[in-house]
Amino acid sequence: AAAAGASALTIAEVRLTPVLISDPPLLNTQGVHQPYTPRLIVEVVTADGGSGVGETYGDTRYLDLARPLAAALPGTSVMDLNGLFALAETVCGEPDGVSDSVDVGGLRGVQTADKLRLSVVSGFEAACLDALGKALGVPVHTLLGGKVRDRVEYSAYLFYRWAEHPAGETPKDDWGAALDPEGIVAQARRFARDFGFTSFKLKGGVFPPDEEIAAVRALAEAFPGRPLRLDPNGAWSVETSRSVAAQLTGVLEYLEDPASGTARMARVAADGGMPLATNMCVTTFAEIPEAFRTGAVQVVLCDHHYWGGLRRTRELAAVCRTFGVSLSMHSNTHLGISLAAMTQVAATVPDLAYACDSHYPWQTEDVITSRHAFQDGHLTVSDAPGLGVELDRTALQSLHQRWLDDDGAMRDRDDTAAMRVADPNWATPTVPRW
Ligand code: GKR
Ligand code: MG
Repeated sequence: AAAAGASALTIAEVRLTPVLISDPPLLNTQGVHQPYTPRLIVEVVTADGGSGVGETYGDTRYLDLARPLAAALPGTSVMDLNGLFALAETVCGEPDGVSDSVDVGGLRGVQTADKLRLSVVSGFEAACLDALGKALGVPVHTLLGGKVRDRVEYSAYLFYRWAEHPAGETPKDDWGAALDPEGIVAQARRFARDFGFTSFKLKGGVFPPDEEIAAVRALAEAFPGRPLRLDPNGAWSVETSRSVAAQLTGVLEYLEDPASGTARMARVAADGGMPLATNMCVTTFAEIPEAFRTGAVQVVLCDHHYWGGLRRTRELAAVCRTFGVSLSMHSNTHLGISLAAMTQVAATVPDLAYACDSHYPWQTEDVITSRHAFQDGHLTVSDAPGLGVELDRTALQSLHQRWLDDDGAMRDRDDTAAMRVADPNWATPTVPRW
């Protein structure tokens, strides 16, 4: 392929395919997951007929930014990744209803125009790297400098959940409900049995903190010595966070986003003892100086989409290393392309101190021909060209058809709206909730 010359790697076409993927009724502090959640699949096709795939968030705001970028990209090269980011700044425009004002209420942290654009470009960057890797016959990790590990460890991602979506909507699964410590331990045992996970993250912020502390203690008893985390997505006050941190010091390896915003996190961290992790108050480079200066976080959980892709994830890793802050990765509802991208970059980050977390086991649908399989809680790093995944066009078309058939209700993830189906009086809780 190298002999074919650089012009062969010129982008001839970009295809955007929004999809709706099934999601179980997982509970979080804002509500419950909808039966279907949007993702966007990006395909770049090169002049020589090669191609690459990427995946990112698929809500309308992201699609609105992705479309002009897809239209502007033909004629550029999959090798010009700096050019891709510069082009995005020029053509994407401003997302609807988003300003650079700080809104720390959402589960994805601040929603600035820059961050939304970077989340979109991350899907395009992955597609370009995939195409380039395939053309050169090398894995994406080679394009990032080479892997430093052969396997990436993931943690089980435990959720309080209902057995079924409210109103009995599809999809259905056989996990049953988990609404108390026994239910959470049973869920963890199934994760351990089926995927070999030895590290466990519990999504909290759903029940009063004492109940969630009891669930963590039950996990500690069921899995002695195993790493545990609790993540209430910023639902607690500083006082509550301090109290939970004091009670669970030595039981949790870290507490994730106990309180909302850097200032509150810094006040909790000041007590010492319990490391704090975040994927909410540090989600952009602009948020780093204050957070690191005030000692608000000891672990940054990178979502490579927010941070603008795989190369910027490595830049983040370097900044964290410089300041003695650990780096790991968190995830959101996603498919196998995003997991492949996450695993490729995780393989190249030297000091990955904690297991990454992934929603993937909760997803039963995919757009790739061969799903990723966790073994002993790890994914083997693929050495196949590109991201090492192949698009399943039949599956892609059917998940896209679901998106086309949707009346718009699910095209934007809204956990509060989903909760209202069960409880018409539900409103997004004010922060702090406890
Ligand atoms: O899917 O309910 C969820 C999670 O709360 C997700 O939205 C978060 O982005 O998993 C994420 C987290 O670690 O905060
Ligand atoms: Mg989190």
